[in-house]
Amino acid sequence: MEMSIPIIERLKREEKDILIFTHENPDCDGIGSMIALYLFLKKLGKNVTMAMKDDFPFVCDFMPEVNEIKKLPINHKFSVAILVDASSKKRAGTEVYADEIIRIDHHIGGEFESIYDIVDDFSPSTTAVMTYVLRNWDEDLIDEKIATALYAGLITDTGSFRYNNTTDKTFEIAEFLVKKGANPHHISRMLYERNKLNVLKLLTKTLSTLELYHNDQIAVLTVFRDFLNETNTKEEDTEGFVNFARSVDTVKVAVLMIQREDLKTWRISIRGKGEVDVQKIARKFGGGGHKDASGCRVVGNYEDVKSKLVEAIAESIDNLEKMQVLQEIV
Ligand SMILES: [Mn+2]
Repeated sequence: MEMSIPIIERLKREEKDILIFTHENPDCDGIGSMIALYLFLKKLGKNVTMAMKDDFPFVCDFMPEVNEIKKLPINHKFSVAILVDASSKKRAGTEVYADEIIRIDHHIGGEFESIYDIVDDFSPSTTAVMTYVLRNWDEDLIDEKIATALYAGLITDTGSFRYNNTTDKTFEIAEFLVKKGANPHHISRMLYERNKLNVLKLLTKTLSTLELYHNDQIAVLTVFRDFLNETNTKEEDTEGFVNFARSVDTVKVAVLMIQREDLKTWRISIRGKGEVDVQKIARKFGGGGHKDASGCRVVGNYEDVKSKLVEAIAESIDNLEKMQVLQEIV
C-alpha cells in the first residue's frame, strides 16, 4: 500500500519535539492511539512525548509503556502536538503549548486544527484511523506492542464488535492487528475480567437507582458522590455501567448520571441502540459524541436535570416514531 497521507509527510519532516495528547477522563481508544503513535515514532528516532491531564484508568494498565505517559499541562512549547480521539484541543481539559496542533480522530464534526488533520467519522475508533495511518507509513514497524495498544482501543470503542460502528472493515483491521501480535484473549481478559470487589459494590449501589421512563424506553442510572466515597472508588470505575441500563430489553436510550465533586455538576453518558441519534440530544445540553454514544455535562439540581434530559429523549423517541409512521404511509 503506497499512499500519500499529508500527516505522514508532515511528521516525517518534523525534527524537533512532538507531543501526543488525548482528552481528559481518557479511555482505552485515546490511550491506545497515543501509545501506538508514540512507539511508532520512537522507532523512527523521533523526539516524542505523550501526555494527558488525568491518570490512566485501571483497565489500561496492561498497555505497553503506559507508565511513560506524562501529566498535562507541560510547561514547554512543543514544535507539534498531535491530538488523538478528541473533537477539539479544548477536550484536553488543560493548556497545551505547541506551534501547531494536528488532530487524529473519529468524532463527528469537531474543530479543524490543521490542514494535516485526519478525521474519519466512519471509523469505529481512533485506533482504527491510527492503524490506517501507520500501515500506510510503514507496516513493518507495527509490532506486538503497537498492535496491542491499537486492538485494545478498537475493541473497547466497538463494545467488543457489538456496536453498530462494527463493519467488515473493523474485522479486517482486527485481523491485521492479531497477525501483528495482538492477543485477543489476553486483551479481553485484561479489559473485562479484572473487576475489583469495591467496583462491584459501586455497581450494586448504582443498579439500585435504575429508573425507567416513557413506557420503559428510557433507562436512567445515577452514581451519587456518596456511592464513590462509601465504596472507595473513582469516577473512572463507572466505565461500562451505562451498558446495564442499555441492556434492558425495552430500552431505546440509556443514561448514566455521575455526580461530580462539586455535587451540582452532572457528567452524563447517553447511549442509544442504533435507532435514536443520541448525539443530537447531547448537543442540546452542550455536549457531543457519536450517534450511539454521547455525553454532556449539566449543572443543576438532580431532579431538574434528570427530568429535562428524560423530556428531551422522550421527544426524540416520539419524533422517531412519527418518522416511521410517515415512512410507512409513503
Ligand atoms: Mn474513540
